[in-house]
Amino acid sequence: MKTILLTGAAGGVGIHLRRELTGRYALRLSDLRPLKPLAPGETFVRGDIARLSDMLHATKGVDAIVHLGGYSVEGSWPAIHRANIVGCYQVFEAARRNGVKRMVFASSNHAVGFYRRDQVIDQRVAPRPDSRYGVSKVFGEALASLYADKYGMQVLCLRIGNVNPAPIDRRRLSIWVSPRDLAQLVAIGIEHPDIRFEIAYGVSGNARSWYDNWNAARLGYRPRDDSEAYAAEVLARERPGDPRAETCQGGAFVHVEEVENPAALRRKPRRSRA
Ligand code: 15L
Repeated sequence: MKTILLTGAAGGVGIHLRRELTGRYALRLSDLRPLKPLAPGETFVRGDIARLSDMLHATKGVDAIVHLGGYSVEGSWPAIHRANIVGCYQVFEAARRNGVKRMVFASSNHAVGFYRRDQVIDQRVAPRPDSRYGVSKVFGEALASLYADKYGMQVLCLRIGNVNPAPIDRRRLSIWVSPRDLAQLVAIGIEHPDIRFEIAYGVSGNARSWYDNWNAARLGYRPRDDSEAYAAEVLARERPGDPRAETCQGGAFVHVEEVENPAALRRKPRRSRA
């Protein structure tokens, strides 16, 4: 069984992926925050992604890394810089030094959040980040490209939409990804023999999608879920928002300076309208 390192394992995405991937992989979980209880097959390594020594320890001997760690919403530049620029670099560099060849990088829909909602985009469009956070995800994708070309790493960058058991608002009807669909994409990133550097959208098979996710399909992705099943219920409770946010795919990220950090709201139901 392969051993997979999940960075940022205590975050919202980590919680879903642990549940979905357990039994298929031995999971080494890493986070700044302690993680308990652990399920069978899981081990925990405390680590700060911005410290190379911690990441050298965490990545040693694993078959692949799923890099989820970092600041997961718009924040101050020092916070984004430390976690998503320095931290992302240290994870790639530690992987290289330890000979880990496979990586799934958790990029985000916010790398392209300034595209309009009336456009359908694929993974080849030029980045249009909607925030400092979005810029940091574009940086991560660029780093993945460099490490693939220069060091032979095999990296799948997933521009993840919103991971939740169910979509929570109109925007998320277009970018929702169910935990099991995300796990399917992650497994493709770990297993697909021909990946060098790829970008795909981490979304379910939503009828209202803004993405032409043909690259994911080419790699074998067959989403099982579609947000349409929740649309009537979601739209019934929707209230008009800021017109700038409603025009762009990235929603409120196009105008807010800081979004409440989900890590600070741990374990509360996630109903942020960002
Ligand atoms: C993201 O990239 C964030 O990590 C997540 O917290 C959500 O805000 C999501 O995008 C979204 O766009 O809903």
